[in-house]
Amino acid sequence: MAKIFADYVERAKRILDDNWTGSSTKPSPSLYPHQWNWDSGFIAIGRSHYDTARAIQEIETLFAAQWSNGMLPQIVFNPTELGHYFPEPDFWQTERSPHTPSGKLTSGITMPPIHAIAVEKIYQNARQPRRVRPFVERIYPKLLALHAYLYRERDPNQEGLIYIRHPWESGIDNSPTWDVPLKRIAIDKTSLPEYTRRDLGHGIDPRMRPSDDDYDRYVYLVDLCRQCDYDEFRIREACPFLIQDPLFNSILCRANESLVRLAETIGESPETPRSWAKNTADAISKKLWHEEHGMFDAYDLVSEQLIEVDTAAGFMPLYAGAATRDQAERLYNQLNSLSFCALHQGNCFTIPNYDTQKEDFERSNYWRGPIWININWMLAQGLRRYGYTPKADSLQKDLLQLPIRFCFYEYFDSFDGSGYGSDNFSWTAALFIDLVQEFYESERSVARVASRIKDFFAKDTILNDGSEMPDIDPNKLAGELMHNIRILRDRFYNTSRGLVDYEQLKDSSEFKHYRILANGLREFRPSCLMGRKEKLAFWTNLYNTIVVDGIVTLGVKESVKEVPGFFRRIKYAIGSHSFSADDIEHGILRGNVRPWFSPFRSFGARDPRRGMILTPVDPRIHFALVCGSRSCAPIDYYDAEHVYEQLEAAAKGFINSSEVLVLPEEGKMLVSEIFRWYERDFGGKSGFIDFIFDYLADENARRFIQENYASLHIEYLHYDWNLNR
Ligand code: 9WN
Repeated sequence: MAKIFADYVERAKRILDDNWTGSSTKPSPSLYPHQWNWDSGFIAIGRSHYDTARAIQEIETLFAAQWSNGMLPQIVFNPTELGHYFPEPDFWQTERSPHTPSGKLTSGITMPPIHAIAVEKIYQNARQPRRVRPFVERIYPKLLALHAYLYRERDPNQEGLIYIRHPWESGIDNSPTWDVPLKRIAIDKTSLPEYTRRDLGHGIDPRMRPSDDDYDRYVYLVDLCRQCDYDEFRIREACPFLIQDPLFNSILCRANESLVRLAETIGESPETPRSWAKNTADAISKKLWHEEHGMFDAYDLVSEQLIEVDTAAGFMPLYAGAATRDQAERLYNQLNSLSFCALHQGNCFTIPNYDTQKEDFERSNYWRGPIWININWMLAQGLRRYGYTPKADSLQKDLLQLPIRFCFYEYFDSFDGSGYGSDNFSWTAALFIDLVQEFYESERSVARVASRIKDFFAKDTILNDGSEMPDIDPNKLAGELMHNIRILRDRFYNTSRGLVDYEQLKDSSEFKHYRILANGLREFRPSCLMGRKEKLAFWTNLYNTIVVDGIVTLGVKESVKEVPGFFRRIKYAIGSHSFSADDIEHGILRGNVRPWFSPFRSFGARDPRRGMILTPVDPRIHFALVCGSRSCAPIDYYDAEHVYEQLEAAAKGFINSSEVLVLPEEGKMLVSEIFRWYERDFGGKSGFIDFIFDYLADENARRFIQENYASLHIEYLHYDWNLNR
């Protein structure tokens, strides 16, 4: 793990320790002194990586205050901390309900049910999952009761969609989405209960918090619930705020998936959560989709229409897998735009909670503009779920650098990253720990798989064995082969996401034809390639396709690391010689320099293949050569005529992706291992710094490099060898 990450993980753990109360974790040192519902879920996820006992206690303390009808309260009050927050138990008066747990002080509303997801994480991340099983057995019925409560009491039409009845239940309290329904509530100050806000102060600018008008309505709705003695039927009849929110429902839907797996783990029937998950996913996709906006919106059950306000909550069906392919594609277009900070835009962090192009966007006001770590943490997983890998990587990059550069704040400015709200905020710390772990996870699993099947494929494999030769003039082979590689690109590569559909490609007629043409390479003379551009494009395309061929033919499942010496072993016979992927890369395209992992050059002193070496080396090839893994460049087809422009675009894309992190506050730059491995191709360290500088879009980052050029500290990021599928 890069040292900087290790240091900050330690800091994050300290924050969680300082906010630990003895049985749970408060969200922040002073602003939120009690236990909050969904905060505890995120906090347990962070702790699950290093302190299973406290992660379990966090969840058990919360569920000890579950109401007898299954509702899990938004706040469990700490009796020793009363008097510092509003509203507290005296205002909620939850004793009016027959369902409140005895001996516990709680609020009378709930929050997004993230907890099954947290429990699954605790189980998965435990060193000895077997020892966590009794906890899973204890908590499972309570999780089930929570979901059952939501479907029984909050889904009056049995649609699979849950309503919230207070903005605090959404977790995104003053989201612009609630403006319309809240405006319906006419406040009569004479009948509104008296109250004093306690959230102002704490060193926070009041403009970063909800307005007094908002608070009047929050109070109105609490008062309404308590007047109805927390009876859901009566509340539903009277409440002007009944909303089916895509964020709440997506979390519920995703949590049902975790419930299914937890049920299977402990031998319970997964049928109920499975059908909940399906119904909710279908309902989100049908009822909450706004066709013209290409976005999911909240549905107002009182006015019986969609609220046409697009916020980050509308992307959350990606997390639940509830969006159809077409919907996902349209969501992606929204997400990857000026509105929500596009890839390589350079002057923003991803993704703000509200559309930056709207007039009422406010960059520092709570849920009306800033970036929130928990929302983006879910969204990054949603993007990965649908294969939007570069965008997910870009979110991950921002989620890692925001706390490092601007401290562990509650929320962040989406343009300059300034931290807002409370510092030392627990879920920012907890999810940072989870993100760092995820970032380094692949390394461990790849190493495990590699060691298991180490000796399995021990021999070189000539992939074009000549079993079926093409009926083609050898002089036309190069053109035909390139044409076919282009077809493979069009059909099976997703160039914007850098992915290959290996499953579809494997048995396709296009790939069969490619392999026949590749057999023709046995009679091909590379000397007939004319000019530097044609050679560059030919060898780059051939390298990328021999890797795909090797992955398919050797049956690689998760990573090329499963096959020791993969790049040395996969070979094509070309004319009277054979060329491994390494020979193409280090021998031909890198001017036959000695690779960093070998004491020898690819082509020895008398090797006739030396005649094919391409010099001078163009370092941009490192952003075009695709090693079949997540950290390498996105795959594409290079055509001789435009190869320089394409290499230019590839370099630009890579430098502005998550593979280059500039951290001015730390005086550091974190870069892909590619720059270490191929340092000499860029002209040494100063050469690659210059190279990065020339392609970087972010002005702050450029300025930082310029000002600190001589003393710039560089660390290298972990290389993700998971398959680019
Ligand atoms: C009201 C604790 C909570 C979060 C919410 C966030 C904020 C409370 C408040 O803080 O809400 O629940 O007083 O503003 O909006 O998401 O759970 O961190």
